[in-house]
Amino acid sequence: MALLFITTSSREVSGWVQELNKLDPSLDVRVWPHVGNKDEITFVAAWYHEPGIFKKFKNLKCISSLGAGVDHLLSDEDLPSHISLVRIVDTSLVQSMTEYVVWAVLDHYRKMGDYRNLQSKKQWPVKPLPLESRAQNFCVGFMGIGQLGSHIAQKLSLLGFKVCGWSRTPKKIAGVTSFSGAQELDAFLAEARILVCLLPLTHDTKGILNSKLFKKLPKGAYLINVARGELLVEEDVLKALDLKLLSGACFDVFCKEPLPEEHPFWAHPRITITPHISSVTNPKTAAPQLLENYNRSLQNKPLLNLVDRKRGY
Ligand code: OXD
Repeated sequence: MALLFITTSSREVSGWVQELNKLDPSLDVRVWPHVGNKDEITFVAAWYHEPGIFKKFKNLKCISSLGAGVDHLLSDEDLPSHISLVRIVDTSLVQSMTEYVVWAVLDHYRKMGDYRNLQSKKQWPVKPLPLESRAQNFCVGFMGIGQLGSHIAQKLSLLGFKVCGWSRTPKKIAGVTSFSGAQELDAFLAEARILVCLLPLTHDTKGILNSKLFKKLPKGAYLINVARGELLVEEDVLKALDLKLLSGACFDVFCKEPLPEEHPFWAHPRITITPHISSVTNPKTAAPQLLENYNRSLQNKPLLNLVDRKRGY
């Protein structure tokens, strides 16, 4: 029995291996491509693997994403159907995503981009730049209010913002007005002066952030996408910015990562970009969960944070 790490992107595995070894020095941990005997692999921890690879392991029982998202696993058409999928749900992921989204919301709401521009020109404004409205009338709307979204929405409500959330099914969250289902999407969008996207990437959500949706937001709304790049139709954002349907945007995720050098987002004056760093799983806090699921899978016990393959998250 062994646990194998398979990653083909920038996600570093040495920290995970170190933490797992500390927790259980007897654990047989391997890192792709140093697999050894393939039949000994019962558990894989993966991040953007090579599609089809899991078929090689005939005793594989469980695959864990190394992050909150599982779209990189579910998009593999050769993913064996009998294998359980789990994901990471971790307080430090929630904390860092909260820090990022609160920063992005406040940066826009308090017009910090405009002040940075003034600073670059050594200009002291005659008076403070006017805010769009007071926070209690300024709605921050969350598309996706699961573990991450509900926590951040509550924090923004505590900061005094009007907050609403849209999800598949209605949610009861203190300080957050809940909208749900396709029938309430337009009413939700009409409120959102800042739209924060935290949706999982599924067949239903791919390309959901598009021209049609931008037209339903209050004119000049601001867009924050911290979920997945493919939720967004990138050329539609550029059009919406030109038409002033959107006043600006902040993106941490992109259809293609790393973002190609020639991509128009790099130099757009009203787009802030960061390189998929809003919330990166911390092996220190998440390794115990990985180990727990490894042991549970060996003992055929119920797994933590099991993914519903049909739902897609
Ligand atoms: C995740 C991510 O899914 O970092 O956790 O994107």
